[in-house]
Amino acid sequence: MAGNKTFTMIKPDAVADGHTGAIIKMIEEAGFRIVALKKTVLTPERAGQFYEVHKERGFYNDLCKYMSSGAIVPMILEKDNAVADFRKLIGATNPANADEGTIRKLFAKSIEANAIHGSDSDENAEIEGNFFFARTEKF
Ligand code: YYY
Ligand code: MG
Repeated sequence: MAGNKTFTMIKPDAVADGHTGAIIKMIEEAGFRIVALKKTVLTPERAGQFYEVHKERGFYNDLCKYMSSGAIVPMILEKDNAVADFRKLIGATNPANADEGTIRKLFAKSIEANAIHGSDSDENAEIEGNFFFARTEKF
């Protein structure tokens, strides 16, 4: 059965460009409830830990540098079928391939600076949410 939670973070470019509010509005209007939310920053080491599964990929070092280049806004979100529905809302990894009306189509600058993260499984949603939030920060 599909779970009802996912994890997201608004990435440095989208935060720096002042798109946080517009993106959160799209998320809430799509029916997701915000369970946890904060504004924070990753060190390159913590960004590396978050994206550890990609450590053999050519883009890994640049990705860690980018993800620690400014503030991010991580969130835990709740909705039926959260993981799949949220991946649909954000669109393809490369904004050139993202559908019209998706968050990445609207706000991503490149495949790297692609505005927003979305967990790819229920298991990773749990792990990624716990990476940023203590039990007392989830309501
Ligand atoms: O899950 P998603 O974020 O859509 O893509 P992943 O394949 O998990 O890659 C994670 C992250 O890495 C992506 O959001 C941007 C970056 N990236 C990149 O910079 N260059 C690539 N060729 C592929 C991914
Ligand atoms: Mg991914």
